[in-house]
Amino acid sequence: METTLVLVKPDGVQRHLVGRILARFEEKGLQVVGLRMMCIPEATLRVHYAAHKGKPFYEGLIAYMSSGPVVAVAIRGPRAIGVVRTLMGKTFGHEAAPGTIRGDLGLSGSFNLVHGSDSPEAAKAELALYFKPEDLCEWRPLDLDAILDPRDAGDHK
Ligand code: IDP
Ligand code: MG
Repeated sequence: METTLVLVKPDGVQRHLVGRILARFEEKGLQVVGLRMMCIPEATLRVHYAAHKGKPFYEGLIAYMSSGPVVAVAIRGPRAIGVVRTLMGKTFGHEAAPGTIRGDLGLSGSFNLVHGSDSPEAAKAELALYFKPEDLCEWRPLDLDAILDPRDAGDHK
Protein backbone atom coordinates (compact mmCIF):
# COMPACT_ATOMS: atom_id res chain seq x y z
CA MET A 1 0.00 0.00 0.00
CA GLU A 2 1.13 3.54 -0.74
CA THR A 3 0.07 6.77 0.94
CA THR A 4 0.25 9.96 -1.09
CA LEU A 5 -0.43 13.66 -0.64
CA VAL A 6 -3.25 15.38 -2.50
CA LEU A 7 -3.92 19.11 -2.25
CA VAL A 8 -7.17 20.58 -3.46
CA LYS A 9 -5.61 23.86 -4.55
CA PRO A 10 -7.06 27.34 -3.84
CA ASP A 11 -9.02 27.43 -7.13
CA GLY A 12 -10.63 24.09 -6.24
CA VAL A 13 -11.76 25.48 -2.88
CA GLN A 14 -12.95 28.81 -4.37
CA ARG A 15 -14.90 26.97 -7.07
CA HIS A 16 -16.64 24.78 -4.46
CA LEU A 17 -15.16 21.61 -6.00
CA VAL A 18 -13.70 20.07 -2.81
CA GLY A 19 -16.47 17.48 -2.49
CA ARG A 20 -16.43 16.52 -6.17
CA ILE A 21 -12.64 16.19 -6.26
CA LEU A 22 -12.51 14.07 -3.10
CA ALA A 23 -15.34 11.93 -4.49
CA ARG A 24 -13.19 11.04 -7.50
CA PHE A 25 -10.60 9.46 -5.23
CA GLU A 26 -13.15 7.84 -2.89
CA GLU A 27 -15.23 6.30 -5.65
CA LYS A 28 -12.09 4.84 -7.23
CA GLY A 29 -11.64 2.81 -4.05
CA LEU A 30 -8.84 4.85 -2.51
CA GLN A 31 -8.98 5.55 1.21
CA VAL A 32 -8.79 8.95 2.91
CA VAL A 33 -6.52 8.60 5.94
CA GLY A 34 -5.93 12.30 6.69
CA LEU A 35 -7.81 15.50 5.91
CA ARG A 36 -7.07 19.11 6.76
CA MET A 37 -8.10 22.57 5.53
CA MET A 38 -5.34 25.14 5.86
CA CYS A 39 -3.68 28.23 4.47
CA ILE A 40 -0.19 27.04 3.55
CA PRO A 41 2.58 29.29 4.89
CA GLU A 42 4.78 30.70 2.12
CA ALA A 43 7.88 29.11 3.67
CA THR A 44 6.24 25.66 3.43
CA LEU A 45 5.34 26.27 -0.21
CA ARG A 46 8.93 27.18 -1.00
CA VAL A 47 10.04 23.83 0.44
CA HIS A 48 7.24 21.93 -1.31
CA TYR A 49 7.98 23.48 -4.71
CA ALA A 50 11.78 23.73 -4.35
CA ALA A 51 12.25 21.63 -7.50
CA HIS A 52 10.62 24.42 -9.53
CA LYS A 53 12.74 27.25 -8.11
CA GLY A 54 14.08 29.43 -10.93
CA LYS A 55 11.44 28.40 -13.47
CA PRO A 56 9.47 31.26 -15.05
CA PHE A 57 6.24 30.22 -13.33
CA TYR A 58 7.76 29.67 -9.85
CA GLU A 59 6.84 33.00 -8.19
CA GLY A 60 3.36 32.88 -9.74
CA LEU A 61 2.92 29.36 -8.41
CA ILE A 62 3.84 30.48 -4.88
CA ALA A 63 1.40 33.42 -5.14
CA TYR A 64 -1.38 31.15 -6.48
CA MET A 65 -0.88 28.55 -3.77
CA SER A 66 -0.83 31.33 -1.11
CA SER A 67 -4.01 32.95 -2.41
CA GLY A 68 -6.44 31.06 -0.20
CA PRO A 69 -7.09 27.88 1.71
CA VAL A 70 -6.35 24.43 0.39
CA VAL A 71 -7.56 21.03 1.51
CA ALA A 72 -4.72 18.62 2.22
CA VAL A 73 -5.60 14.95 1.93
CA ALA A 74 -3.58 11.84 2.70
CA ILE A 75 -4.78 9.09 0.39
CA ARG A 76 -3.94 5.41 0.66
CA GLY A 77 -4.31 2.44 -1.60
CA PRO A 78 -2.43 0.00 -3.80
CA ARG A 79 -0.22 2.00 -6.19
CA ALA A 80 -1.97 5.12 -4.85
CA ILE A 81 0.75 7.54 -6.05
CA GLY A 82 0.37 6.63 -9.73
CA VAL A 83 -3.39 6.07 -9.53
CA VAL A 84 -3.90 9.57 -8.10
CA ARG A 85 -1.72 11.10 -10.84
CA THR A 86 -3.73 9.25 -13.50
CA LEU A 87 -7.02 10.47 -12.00
CA MET A 88 -5.67 14.06 -11.93
CA GLY A 89 -4.69 14.12 -15.60
CA LYS A 90 -2.01 16.16 -17.36
CA THR A 91 -0.76 19.39 -15.77
CA PHE A 92 -2.63 21.82 -18.03
CA GLY A 93 -6.42 21.65 -17.96
CA HIS A 94 -6.57 22.39 -21.68
CA GLU A 95 -4.45 19.29 -22.39
CA ALA A 96 -5.80 16.90 -19.76
CA ALA A 97 -8.00 14.08 -21.02
CA PRO A 98 -11.73 14.03 -20.45
CA GLY A 99 -12.52 11.77 -17.52
CA THR A 100 -9.66 13.18 -15.47
CA ILE A 101 -10.18 15.78 -12.75
CA ARG A 102 -8.18 18.44 -14.59
CA GLY A 103 -9.63 17.43 -17.94
CA ASP A 104 -13.22 17.61 -16.75
CA LEU A 105 -13.13 20.59 -14.41
CA GLY A 106 -10.51 23.07 -15.60
CA LEU A 107 -9.06 24.97 -18.54
CA SER A 108 -6.06 26.78 -17.08
CA GLY A 109 -2.39 25.88 -17.24
CA SER A 110 -1.55 27.15 -13.77
CA PHE A 111 -4.88 27.00 -11.90
CA ASN A 112 -5.20 23.25 -12.16
CA LEU A 113 -7.24 22.37 -9.09
CA VAL A 114 -5.21 19.58 -7.59
CA HIS A 115 -1.74 18.46 -6.57
CA GLY A 116 -0.57 14.86 -6.19
CA SER A 117 2.86 13.60 -5.17
CA ASP A 118 4.79 12.16 -8.11
CA SER A 119 7.06 9.55 -6.46
CA PRO A 120 7.41 7.59 -3.20
CA GLU A 121 10.17 9.99 -2.07
CA ALA A 122 8.01 13.04 -2.82
CA ALA A 123 4.97 11.49 -1.11
CA LYS A 124 6.95 10.85 2.07
CA ALA A 125 8.46 14.34 2.15
CA GLU A 126 5.21 16.12 1.20
CA LEU A 127 3.02 14.19 3.68
CA ALA A 128 5.46 15.25 6.41
CA LEU A 129 5.00 18.91 5.41
CA TYR A 130 1.24 18.82 6.06
CA PHE A 131 0.54 15.99 8.53
CA LYS A 132 2.00 14.82 11.79
CA PRO A 133 2.10 11.01 11.98
CA GLU A 134 -0.63 11.06 14.65
CA ASP A 135 -2.92 13.05 12.31
CA LEU A 136 -3.23 10.03 10.00
CA CYS A 137 -5.99 7.54 10.91
CA GLU A 138 -5.43 3.82 10.66
CA TRP A 139 -8.79 2.31 9.68
CA ARG A 140 -9.98 -0.60 7.57
CA PRO A 141 -12.74 0.17 5.06
CA LEU A 142 -15.61 -2.29 5.55
CA ASP A 143 -15.92 -2.85 1.80
CA LEU A 144 -12.20 -3.45 1.20
CA ASP A 145 -12.73 -7.14 0.32
CA ALA A 146 -15.13 -6.07 -2.44
CA ILE A 147 -12.75 -3.44 -3.81
CA LEU A 148 -9.57 -5.57 -3.76
CA ASP A 149 -9.39 -9.32 -4.39
CA PRO A 150 -8.30 -10.74 -1.03
CA ARG A 151 -6.67 -13.71 -2.84
CA ASP A 152 -4.61 -11.56 -5.24
CA ALA A 153 -1.44 -10.27 -3.62
CA GLY A 154 -0.83 -8.00 -6.62
CA ASP A 155 -4.05 -6.20 -5.79
CA HIS A 156 -2.65 -5.16 -2.41
CA LYS A 157 0.72 -3.70 -3.49
P1 IDP B 1 2.08 18.69 -11.78
O1 IDP B 1 1.26 19.48 -10.77
O2 IDP B 1 1.22 18.11 -12.86
O3 IDP B 1 3.01 17.68 -11.15
P2 IDP B 1 4.45 20.34 -12.25
O4 IDP B 1 5.20 20.38 -13.52
O5 IDP B 1 5.09 19.63 -11.08
O6 IDP B 1 2.99 19.78 -12.54
O7 IDP B 1 4.18 21.85 -11.83
C1 IDP B 1 3.71 22.19 -10.53
C2 IDP B 1 2.61 23.20 -10.65
O8 IDP B 1 3.14 24.42 -11.19
C3 IDP B 1 1.50 22.82 -11.62
O9 IDP B 1 0.53 21.97 -11.05
C4 IDP B 1 0.93 24.16 -12.02
O10 IDP B 1 0.06 24.67 -10.99
C5 IDP B 1 2.19 25.01 -12.06
N1 IDP B 1 2.77 25.08 -13.41
C6 IDP B 1 3.50 24.12 -14.03
N2 IDP B 1 3.89 24.50 -15.26
C7 IDP B 1 3.41 25.75 -15.41
C8 IDP B 1 3.48 26.70 -16.48
O11 IDP B 1 4.08 26.45 -17.56
N3 IDP B 1 2.84 27.88 -16.27
C9 IDP B 1 2.18 28.18 -15.12
N4 IDP B 1 2.10 27.33 -14.09
C10 IDP B 1 2.70 26.12 -14.23
MG1 MG C 1 4.67 17.97 -9.89
